Amino acid sequence: MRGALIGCGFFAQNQLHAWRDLAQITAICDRDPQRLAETAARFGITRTYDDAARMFADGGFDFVDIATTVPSHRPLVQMAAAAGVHAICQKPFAETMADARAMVTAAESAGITLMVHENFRWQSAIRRCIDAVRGGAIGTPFFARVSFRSGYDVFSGQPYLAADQRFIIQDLGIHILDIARALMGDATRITATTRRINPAIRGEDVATMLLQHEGGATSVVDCSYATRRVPETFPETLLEIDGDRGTLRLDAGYRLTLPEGSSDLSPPVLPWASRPWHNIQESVLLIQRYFLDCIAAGIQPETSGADNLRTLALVEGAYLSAAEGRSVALDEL
Ligand code: NAD
Ligand code: 89V
Repeated sequence: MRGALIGCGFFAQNQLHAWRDLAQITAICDRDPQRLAETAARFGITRTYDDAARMFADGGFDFVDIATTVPSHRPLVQMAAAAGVHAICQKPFAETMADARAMVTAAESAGITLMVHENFRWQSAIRRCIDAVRGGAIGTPFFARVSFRSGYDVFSGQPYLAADQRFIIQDLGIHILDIARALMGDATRITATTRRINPAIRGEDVATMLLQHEGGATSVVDCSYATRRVPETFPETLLEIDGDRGTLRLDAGYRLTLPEGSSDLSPPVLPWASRPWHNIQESVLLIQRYFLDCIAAGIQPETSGADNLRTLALVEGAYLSAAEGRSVALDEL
């Protein structure tokens, strides 16, 4: 498969490293000339563009990897659909439910595969837990705690995170809510509280969310970037899931405990990866491989655009719940 990538920023460097093992990236695009030139040199890519429309017009690729921040996602997905090119788009998929629905409709009308780069459920330790729960290792789950608490400085690599009115739910909570969906099934209702502890940022850096799932299970999804824990666990998501036949725990240090015993799920450090990001970096390779596999097999990815509408609805529902101090049914959104 031949691909192109739009957005040569902080995180796209991981995506380009992973593509090296999976596909040929024939063209890249960024409206920032310095980032474009540096990335082209780093990965030996000669076709470069400062305008995505021109890149699509020139063509020569089967899929596009959209690695820009959220405001550009809708127009870029619509360009991909118009060009008949499969697309994998970074999270957050869209700024509004209306934008997300329009993107899904555009992809369906064009018959392209549209997948959201929702990689946390592809972290190898998390994936192992999802497979265990879906395989019945603890029976029928009735409660989950999905927890991400850290004091890691994410703002130095991603300065926009400090400037946006929305922070932890939209940027990080979206992953953790998606993991809750992958483990416990779709949610019908959410209740949330938010706080801003760090006075140097604009948005909320603490969120505590209660989800009711189809079938009656409950999840607590808690996220914080204001938690100074020792040892620091960034970027681990910790799990505690109770089923009617036992409990699964994923504790700090990637320690899995199931009814039959414990094991170490520490992820590998890929040759281009570095701690503590190696967990996320491995998931980038795994999700991108899965995207290509889905195209080859002609099947819809787990985190298709259509599927991601339900993760995005949890994000919107959490903000609405916190703003209005009430529980929100997702079919309101
Ligand atoms: P960034 O600001 O470092 O990079 C974005 C790049 O896109 C910039 O270089 C910018 O010039 C370029 N760009 C924006 N709009 C463009 C357009 N219309 N045409 C061409 N270029 C355009 O951002 P980042 O930190 O790399 O984040 C990018 C996306 O990845 C965000 O949506 C973020 O939430 C997501 N992200 C995901 C993960 C993950 O684990 N899945 C981790 C970090 C960031
Ligand atoms: O995954 C992300 O989207 C990142 C980070 C892990 C730093 O929150 O922004």
